[in-house]
Amino acid sequence: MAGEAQDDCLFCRIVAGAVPATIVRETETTIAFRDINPQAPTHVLVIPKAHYRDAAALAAGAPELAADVLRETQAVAELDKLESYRTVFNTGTGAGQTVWHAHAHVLGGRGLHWPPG
Ligand code: IU
Repeated sequence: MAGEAQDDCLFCRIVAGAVPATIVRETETTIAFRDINPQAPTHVLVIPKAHYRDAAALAAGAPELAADVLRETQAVAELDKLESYRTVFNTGTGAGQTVWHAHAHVLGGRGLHWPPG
């Protein structure tokens, strides 16, 4: 069911503390941790603690939680003192999504080109 922790979901396991991660912020509803394969000096993932398979499911099923995630991307930027940064939600295989638990990438600390690849 939407929102319920999934045993086979890596990010649910990070939320549960079963898989280690470098957590930089935590709220009642979200956590933010450094990506294990950073693509920029700052590369943090912000996730809802509840399980939604992607950003579309999150926005449709729990819009207030989607707002929490977005608010936390700004908090991460402030934490790492980023003046400019990019917030990315890859949604679907064709867009590069590889982990099926909604997450926002916060990228910054270097110049970012547009359009992205
Ligand atoms: P994507 O948008 O689903 O492709 O992003 C998944 C991200 O999760 C990707 O940047 C991975 O490097 C990152 N990640 C991680 O931080 N820790 C992990 O154990 C695994 C993936 I697997």
